[in-house]
Amino acid sequence: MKKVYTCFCTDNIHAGHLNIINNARKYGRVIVGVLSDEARIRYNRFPMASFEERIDMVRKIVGVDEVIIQHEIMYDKVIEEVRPDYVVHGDNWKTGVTQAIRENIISLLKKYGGQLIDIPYTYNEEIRRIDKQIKEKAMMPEYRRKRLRQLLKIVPIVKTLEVHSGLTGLIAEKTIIEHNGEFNQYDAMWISSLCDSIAKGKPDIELVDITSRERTIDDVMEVTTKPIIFDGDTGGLVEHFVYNVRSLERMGVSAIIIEDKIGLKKNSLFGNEVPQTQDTIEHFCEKIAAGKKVQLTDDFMIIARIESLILEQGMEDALNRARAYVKAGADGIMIHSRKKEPDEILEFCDRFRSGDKETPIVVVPTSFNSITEDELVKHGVNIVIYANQLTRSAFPAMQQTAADILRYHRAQEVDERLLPIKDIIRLIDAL
Ligand code: SPV
Ligand code: MG
Repeated sequence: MKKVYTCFCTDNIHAGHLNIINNARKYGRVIVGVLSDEARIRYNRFPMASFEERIDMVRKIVGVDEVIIQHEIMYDKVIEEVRPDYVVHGDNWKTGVTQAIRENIISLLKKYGGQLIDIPYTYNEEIRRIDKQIKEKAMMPEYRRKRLRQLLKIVPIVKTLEVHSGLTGLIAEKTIIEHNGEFNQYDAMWISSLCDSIAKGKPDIELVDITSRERTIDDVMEVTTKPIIFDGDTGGLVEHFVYNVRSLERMGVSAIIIEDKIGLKKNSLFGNEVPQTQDTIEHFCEKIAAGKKVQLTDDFMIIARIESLILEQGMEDALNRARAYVKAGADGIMIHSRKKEPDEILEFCDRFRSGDKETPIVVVPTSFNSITEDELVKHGVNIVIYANQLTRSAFPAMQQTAADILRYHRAQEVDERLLPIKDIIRLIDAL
C-alpha cells in the first residue's frame, strides 16, 4: 500500500484538516506528523494546546493510520524516515515564508519519485471564527503571563525585542524570517524604560510614571500575543513596588526586571560618567522579597538586575549580589555590562552557573553586540534582550526623510525608500 504523509501544526481540528485527511486517504495509508513545540514556535503562534493534546487530537481523526512526531520544520529527516509516496498539504503555503518548506519538499520527493499534492485550502466563516478564538485566547492575561516560563523550558534562548507602541509590538509579533532553511521569530517583548521614555521625548530617569508605562503595555497587548518583560527601573519604593507587581501581574505581564540602584536613576550605558548609586544588598533583597510575597500567581517573575559591572564594583560583588538576590526570591538574574567585549559578562555567567544551574540568566548585548545567541547559550544565558535597536533604527530613517523633504521641497525623492501607501493602510488587520 502507498504511503501518504502530512504534517499538522494546529491547536484544533476543523473542516480544513478533515478535508486534507479525506483527500490523503484516496492515495494510501495516512501518516500524520505533529510538529514538536520546539520547531513550531520558530515560525508559528505559540501552541495553545499541549504537545500531548495535539497528538491525541490527531489520533482521534477517522482515517489517520499512524501519528508520528516531526521534530524539524524542514522535512529532510521525516522524508528520509517515512519515504512517503505522497505528501499532501493545503495550498496556503505557496506564498509567504512557508514557500521554502514546500520547495524543499518538492526537491526531496524528486530524488525518489515521490509526489506533492496541494489541496485547495479551506477558508470559511467557521474556520475564521476558530482561528480568531485561538488568537484571542493567546492574548488573554492568564495565558500570556505564563508563556515566558513555558518558553524557558522549550527554547535554548528566549529572543526578546524592544517594543514601545502598538506598531513596534506588531513588528515583534509578526516578523518571521526564513534564512538558509531555518525559520526564526521573536519569542518575547521588552518594554524598555529607555525607549518608552525616548518615544515621549523624555530622559530615562524614571520620569515617565507607571501609569504611562502601563498605557504603553496596554497598547502593545492590544495587538500582540507574545509575552512581555517589563523594565521596572529601580522598582521605586518598596511600598510602591508591591502595588506595581500586582498591577503588572493582573495585566498579564510575565516578568519585571528591577535594577539594584537607588536615588535618581540614570541609564546604565552612562556607567560612572554620571552619578549613580547602587542599592545595598539588604535593601534590594527586601524589595525582591516584598514583591514575591504579594504576587498572586506562580507565573509572574521578578528578575533582579545587577549593576556591579556597570558601576565598576567588580566581579565578586556581582556574584555575591546574584546569590543573595536568588536567595531573597528572585526568579532570574540580569547581568549588565557596557564593555565592547563580552568577556566580563561571560565570566559572570560561567561562574554563576557553576553554582546555580537553574536560575535564568538575562543579558542585554547592546555594547557587547558581537556575541551570538549560540555563544550565549553555551555560557548558560536563557534570555537575550535586543533592548533599543528598533528605536535606534527608526530614528535615523525618520531624520533623513525629514531632512530630504526640506532639501528637495517635495516628497518625491524620498518615496522609493518608504513603505508603499497600499501596505501602510493594510498594515493593521481589520477586526
Ligand atoms: C532599557 O532598555 O531601558 C534598559 C537597558 O534598561 S539599558 O538601556 O542598557 O540600560
Ligand atoms: Mg531601562
